[in-house]
This record gives sequence, C-alpha cells and structure tokens, in this order.
Amino acid sequence: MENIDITTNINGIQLSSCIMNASGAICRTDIELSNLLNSSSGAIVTKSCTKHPRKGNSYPRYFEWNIGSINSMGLPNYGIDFYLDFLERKKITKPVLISIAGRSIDEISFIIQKSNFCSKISALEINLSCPNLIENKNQGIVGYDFCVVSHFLEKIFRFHEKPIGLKLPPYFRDIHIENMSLILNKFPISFITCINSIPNGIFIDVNKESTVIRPNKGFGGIGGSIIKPFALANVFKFYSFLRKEISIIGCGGIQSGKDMFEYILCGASAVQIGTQLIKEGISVFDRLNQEFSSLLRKKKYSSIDDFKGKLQNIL
Ligand code: RRO
Repeated sequence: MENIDITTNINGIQLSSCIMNASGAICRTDIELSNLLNSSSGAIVTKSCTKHPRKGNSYPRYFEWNIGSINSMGLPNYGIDFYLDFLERKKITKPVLISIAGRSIDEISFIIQKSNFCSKISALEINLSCPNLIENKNQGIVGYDFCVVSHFLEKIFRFHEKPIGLKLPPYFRDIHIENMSLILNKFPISFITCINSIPNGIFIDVNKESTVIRPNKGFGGIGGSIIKPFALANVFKFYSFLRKEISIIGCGGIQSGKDMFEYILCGASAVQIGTQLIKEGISVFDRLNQEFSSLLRKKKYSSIDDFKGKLQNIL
C-alpha cells in the first residue's frame, strides 16, 4: 500500500503530523504537557502564559454540550517561568509552541524576551484574542484593534529571535480580514492560527433558568463544531490575502479526519484540536491521524500539498 505523508511544514518548522492541541486544551500542568509530549500529536502548544501565575476565573468556568463548548477560564496558568522550567527538565522530541498572553504590550514583550533564551522552543504563538479577560473590559480583544496590533508588531519585531505566530480572533467581515492581512504582510510573521473561540456567547440551562458558567454573567468564548463554518471561512479568506510565506494553522470544531481535510483545502498547513481533545482525551490524536490518512488514501492523495488551498467554488 502506498505511504501517506501527513507531515507538514510551518514556515520551516517540520512536524511529523499536521495535528496538534489548541492552546488551552489540557496543556497547562506538568502532567498535561508531558502527556502531550508522549502523544502522537505533531507539535505541542502550551496554555497561554503570563509574566506571573494566574488562578483564572471562578468555577464553573467551562461547559460543553453536543455541538459546542463555552468557557470563561480567565487565563489560568503557572506563569512563564514554570513553562520554561518544564522544557528545561524534559526531553523534547517534537516542536514546542509557547503561547503567550498578557494584559499589555510590555508584559508580552517581557515574556518574548525571556523565551528567546530557551533553545527548546520552536516558536511563539502570541495570543491576541483572549475573549475572557474581565479586567480588560475597556480594552477588549487586541486582535480587533488594528492600530494596537500594528504598533505591537512594530515593537516585537525589533527584538524577536524565535519564529512568531499570532492567534487571531474570528472576523466576520471581508474588509477586516483584508485590512488585517495588509498589516500582517508587512512583518516577518511565521504563521497565524485561526480562530480563537467566538467571544460573547451564552448557553442556558433551562431547568435552572440560569447560565451554565459563572464568570462574566455567564458570557464566554464558544468553541466546538458549532464554530467550524466561521473558522473555515477565516482560514480561507486569510489564505487568499496573506503572503504565501505566512503559514496558517486552522482551529475550530475539528472532530474528524474529514474536518481536517476541509481546513487544509481552505489553505491551512496544520490544525489544532481544542474542544474535542478535552472531550475525548489524548487518544484523539491517534484517531485523527488514522482517519486523515485513510481519507487521503481513499482520495488518492499522497501528501497535504496535493490539495492544500485548492477549495473550488461549485459550478
Ligand atoms: O483562558 C481563557 O479564558 C481563554 C483564553 Br486565554 C483564550 O485565548 N481563549 C479562550 O477561549 N479562553
């Protein structure tokens, strides 16, 4: 039987499989990260980290139903030093992406500079799209403020050493994706990850006549299969506007090998698994690797380059 190649390359970073976890999905503690290192994912991404540890929002702060999830975690993490120390202690056998968040450009810059010293980090995924920072209310999601993004990129590309990617929020208008691409195309960005959860959703428990999560009056970021059409549209639009050197990692509602195929057809070079990883556990990577390989075999494709970005408009 012909060998199916599901390896990928994210702007020079070689992955043995095009599947990895999404930041936030069981990647915060030592055990969670160790499990990811031992899994069949092609890379690992950490929970977004800040300068200092954070406990995050009050419980319940995550809920899932058949077709989606809602969260208002509030960026719980052990702080950058914990993640750097973890990497120092571990044998690293696959690319590691450190996700970085922060409440200010200065905080993010500080973490980037610290990460420059760690040889085990393959790239930084800078989170410009956290929907749940209650203390950030008047600033909102950074990725929606084009002037701030532009100013931020000017600053960090003066001193970066590692490849840098950006985790973006979902956009709902062409002009926003076009304008954001014009900004991103000016900088040596390695990749973008589309999309973070869709902000400001609400899910209701009819019996209790209440919200299902407690922080922020029950509002939170929506993930899972319900967001897949919006995430695919963002990947496809960015693929048409971005320089071809900027890779795209697709994220949002992936549950099967077929879902992965759809993302790559839209132009993604790799995919991330969030809600489904939380639901199914670490074995999701084995299943998806298999489903994806079988689908490629059935379609007589031997690698992702055979169909990447080749979505057709129906005639
Ligand atoms: O921790 C969170 O509340 C969170 C973050 Br930082 C993010 O980027 N996306 C999300 O859905 N939740």
